[in-house]
Amino acid sequence: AAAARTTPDDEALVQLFQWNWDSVAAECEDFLGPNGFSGVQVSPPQEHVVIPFAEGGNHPWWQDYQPVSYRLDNTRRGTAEEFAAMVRTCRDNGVRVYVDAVVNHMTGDGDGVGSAGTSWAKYDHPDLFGDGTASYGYDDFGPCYEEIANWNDKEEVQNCQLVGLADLDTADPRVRDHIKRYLNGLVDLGVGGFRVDAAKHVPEAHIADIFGNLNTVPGFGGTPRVFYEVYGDATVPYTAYAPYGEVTNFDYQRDVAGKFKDGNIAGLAHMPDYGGLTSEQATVFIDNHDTQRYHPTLTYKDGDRYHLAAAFMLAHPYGTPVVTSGYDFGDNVTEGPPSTGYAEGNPAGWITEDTDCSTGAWVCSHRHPTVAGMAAFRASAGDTALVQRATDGNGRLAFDRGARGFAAFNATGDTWRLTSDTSLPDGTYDNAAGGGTATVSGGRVTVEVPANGAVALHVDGECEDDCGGPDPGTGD
Ligand code: QV4
Repeated sequence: AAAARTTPDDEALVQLFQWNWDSVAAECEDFLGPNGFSGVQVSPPQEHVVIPFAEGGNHPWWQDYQPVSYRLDNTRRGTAEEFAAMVRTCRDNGVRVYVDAVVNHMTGDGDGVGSAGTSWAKYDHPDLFGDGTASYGYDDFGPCYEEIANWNDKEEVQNCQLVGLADLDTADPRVRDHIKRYLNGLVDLGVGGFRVDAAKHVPEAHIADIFGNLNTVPGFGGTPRVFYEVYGDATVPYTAYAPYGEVTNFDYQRDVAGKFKDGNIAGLAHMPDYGGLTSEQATVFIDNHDTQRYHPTLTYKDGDRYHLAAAFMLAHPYGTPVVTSGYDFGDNVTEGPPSTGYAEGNPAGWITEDTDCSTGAWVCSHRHPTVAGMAAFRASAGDTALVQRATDGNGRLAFDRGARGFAAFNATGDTWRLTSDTSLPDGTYDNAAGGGTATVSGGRVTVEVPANGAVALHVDGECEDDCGGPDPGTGD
């Protein structure tokens, strides 16, 4: 069955961390659009520093988070033309591109030449748009020029330097205008919105002015959708940013990832408003590019349990879910993405290779059989309520989504043979969370939920003549 259409409110997103523009475009066309994933978060598209490794080897991924200018001309992921073509291709396939917007700061210590050839020093970014019309100098930074030391002092967190990165003085309207010009340039290309990097380090009033005054998104219409990156705490709570858009919910991330890791998921049907964020305000994820490196609770390295958690996140109504796909970094948290090597004459240095999901070098979690069909489940479920149907009180949980979906999650090492009531109409359904089919008859469904696996049935996955799994009668 075709994937149902989604509105931005029931979107399922994928973070294609470090994928190059051509590979993102291909994924929108080949997989994301056809499978109902309606948004893709891409890595920062602006010119970035190029950090040489004294010992050779790959350039670190975090180069991207040190902007040299707002030019899109040349990053390790491709050209401005390739970026624009990606946005168009994704839009034509019903997928919004969300850009990781680095607006809190520019570069760290030192000086050099950026990926598009622009010279820089920590407090000197001489040509922001490549046309000589705008620059940042010493006075455009601050008011604090020291690294954040006391994270319990909101003034410091918002005005001083995150890991020593030159902090833009967003109190200055001229600085905000440069940022808006960058963001509007992206919106005019069809970018659907932003993940705002380090948002909690930008005072709320400045966020309100910048993101409240952007252009309308061509094609999709409406104002850009914005997700603020906030690690909420007592000093800067998540809710401080909720008036301006959605907020990344690391409290959800820690709790849900931890419970799947521990096999203790039975209580997850009914969730609190994690961190004080309502479902509408929260962006949720099992991991992201930071947590998988710095605080790995549950990541691609954990295999089945991780995919099970991602499928659960997509089935549960709380928040806007983001599935994370990137590359295998082994034990090296600074390791850059798979690369074609050093490109002679190209200031971007090492150039990211095209993604290949079949080699193991890239991690394509959204394509895993447990996850791939779950955006369609979410779209089918729409805004229906969750009704708990079964649990073993520990590692197993099953629920309905209104009369539109039924899902069962088994975070144990043994098969779960379950017969349950369900509101799903009588019929035979493909399992959106893996293989096989299941039949609902007389308001009851019988399923075998694999160890560390799931069964997810939804109304748009009803199969009559085209059941994907083996025919239960003949075994063919
Ligand atoms: C080092 C020292 C500093 C010193 C500085 C001197 O640590 O003490 O002052 O040198 O220049 C890199 C290096 C880091 C270095 C810094 C500046 O790793 O050691 O500082 O550059 O040269 C990513 C990486 C960082 C990287 C940064 C910039 O994770 O390691 O720093 O990019 O290249 C908090 C925040 C939250 C943040 C999270 C990680 O509230 O906003 O920490 N998350 C986002 C992104 C994250 C990104 C940034 C913010 C910064 O998701 O990936 O950091 O843009 O929770």
